Amino acid sequence: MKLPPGQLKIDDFPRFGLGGRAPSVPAAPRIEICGVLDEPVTLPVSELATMPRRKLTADFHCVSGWTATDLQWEGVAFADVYDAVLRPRLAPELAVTHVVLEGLDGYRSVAWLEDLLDPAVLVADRLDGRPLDSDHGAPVRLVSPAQYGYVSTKHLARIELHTSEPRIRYHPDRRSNLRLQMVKPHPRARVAREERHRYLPGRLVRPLYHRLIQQVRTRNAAAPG
Ligand SMILES: Nc1nc2c(c(=O)[nH]1)N[C@H]1C(S)=C(S)[C@@H](COP(=O)(O)O)O[C@H]1N2
Ligand SMILES: [Mo]
Repeated sequence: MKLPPGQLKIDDFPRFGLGGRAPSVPAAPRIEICGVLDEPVTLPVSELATMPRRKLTADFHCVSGWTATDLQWEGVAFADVYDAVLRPRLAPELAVTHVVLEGLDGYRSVAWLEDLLDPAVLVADRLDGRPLDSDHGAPVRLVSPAQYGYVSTKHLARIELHTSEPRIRYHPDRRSNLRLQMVKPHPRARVAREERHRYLPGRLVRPLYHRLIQQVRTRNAAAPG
C-alpha cells in the first residue's frame, strides 16, 4: 500500500513521547470529562468493556515522518463515548467545536470535534490482541489514524469540551511545552493533506521533521523505565 505524502515506513512501533518515563496507572483509572458540561462526569475506564466494542486495523503516522503499519486496535469509538456519555449532558444551545485530550503524564492535544467523531477514532484499550502497555498508552489512549500521532493522546485521563479553539499548554513540563509550541502543530493534522505545521506547507517542513525521528528514538531508548 502507498504511504501518505512524506511518510517513511518503519518496521517497529517505537514509543514516541515526551519525557523519559511512562506515567504510572492508578488502580481504578477513570476519564474525567469536563468543559462546557453542566457538571463534570467521570467515566471509569472499566466501563469501556461494557460499551459497543470496535476493532480497527490501521497504520499510525507520526508527524516527524515515521509510519508503523498494520496495528490492530480495539476499544470503543470516540463517537459512541460522545453519544452515550457527553451529548446527553450538554445544553442543547451549546455547539462544541474543539476537544482537549489530556494524558496522565500531563500531555495535551487539541482536536476538532468533527475530526474525532469519525468512526475510525477509538478510545483504545487493546493493541495487537493485548491490553495496551505503558509504552503505547496504558490503560487507554485515543487513536485517530487519519491524523498525525500527536492528536492521539496516550494514557487518556481527561476530555475537555470547548465551544471555540482553546489555547493550550501542551505539557506541564516547561521544556516539553516549549518544544511542542515551537512545532506549531496543525489544528487538524490530517495525514492525507500533509497538515503538519499550522502555517507552513507540510512538504516544506518534512526534512526538518525527519531529523527528529532518530533524535527521539535515541532519547527514549536511553531513558530509564
Ligand atoms: N500522553 C501522551 N500522549 C502522546 C504523546 C506523549 O508524549 N504523551 N506523544 C504523541 C506523539 S507525538 C505520538 S507520534 C504518539 C506516539 O505513540 P506511541 O508512543 O504509541 O508510538 O503519541 C502521542 N500521544
Ligand atoms: Mo509524533
